[in-house]
Amino acid sequence: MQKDRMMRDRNGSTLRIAVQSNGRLTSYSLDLLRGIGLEFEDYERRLFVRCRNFDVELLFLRDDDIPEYVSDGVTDLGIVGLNVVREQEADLAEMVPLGFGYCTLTLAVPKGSPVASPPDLAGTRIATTHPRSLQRYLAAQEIDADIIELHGGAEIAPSLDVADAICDLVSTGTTLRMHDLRRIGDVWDSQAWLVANPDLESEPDRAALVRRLRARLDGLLTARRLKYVTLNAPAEALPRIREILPGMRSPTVVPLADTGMVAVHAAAQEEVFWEAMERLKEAGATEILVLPVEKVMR
Ligand code: PRT
Ligand code: ZN
Repeated sequence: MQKDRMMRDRNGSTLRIAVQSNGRLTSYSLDLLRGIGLEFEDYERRLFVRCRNFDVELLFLRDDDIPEYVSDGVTDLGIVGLNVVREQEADLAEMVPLGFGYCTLTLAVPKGSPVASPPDLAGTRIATTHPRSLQRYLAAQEIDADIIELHGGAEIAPSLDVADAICDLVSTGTTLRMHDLRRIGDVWDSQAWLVANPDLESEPDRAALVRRLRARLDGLLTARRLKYVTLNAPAEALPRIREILPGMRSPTVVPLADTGMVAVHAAAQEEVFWEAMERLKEAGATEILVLPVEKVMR
């Protein structure tokens, strides 16, 4: 069996990271791994890829296999949707939400259905790709309905009269609209997570490398939220500017040649929206620049 062979072929110190081989999470996952400094070749059609600059190998799998391979220790880390982890009730150390692959497990019914909210689902047939998650939800809400398990295409089940409602992942909502389905409630939200084998600490070399990569990952994810803001303003506008950008920590304030004017430089721990920039301008700021931050270490 392939999985057993992969387990036997494990080299003691090499850290393995599982990534979806070909799907929605693949390019985001690889960008993220490159973003924390891993260097590797094009991965296409290969199961394993070794990193050039770290004792790390990437393992490309179907997303459904990732939780099991991580919990069994075939791979130490994996990048997978929280929905898959929840559905499989896998035994994993859940580590870091990664900020991509967002979706919601949603309940929907045909537009003309009398069902208005989840309690009305009692006595109906619900087609789903996530039967265990749906079952837990229905039990918690004390709704008695029939679950019809499908491996895809739940959205067409009502029109085939296979089901009265569906419970499926939704991101943009286009699929629901295309099939004349109406959202009546959400089960939970999901995004991609970095997950780990719970016994990782028993391998000190790999655990040390994971701590190092974790610190880089935290830095990358923090940097994505951080913005570097520079602006010029009258010195007396400074308190007002700090009110508008509360996430700005101890800004550098430099007097300008023009009397009473200062230049302000600071990292803002928040998204700086157009509205905030307009308010800064009203407060007297000019030459407002908002720059992305690439990396951070504290
Ligand atoms: O081959 P493999 O098994 O690896 O891939 P897969 O086909 O099972 O998964 P894939 O690549 O479609 O999705 C991988 C992961 O992306 C999922 O496990 C989720 O964590 C995440 N994700 C994010 C989504 C969606 N958004 C999503 N919209 N997964 C599926 N969908 C489907 C949904 O099931 C529905 O059919 O897209 C349709 C709805 O999309 P909208 O945009 O029309 O609302
Ligand atoms: Zn899958």
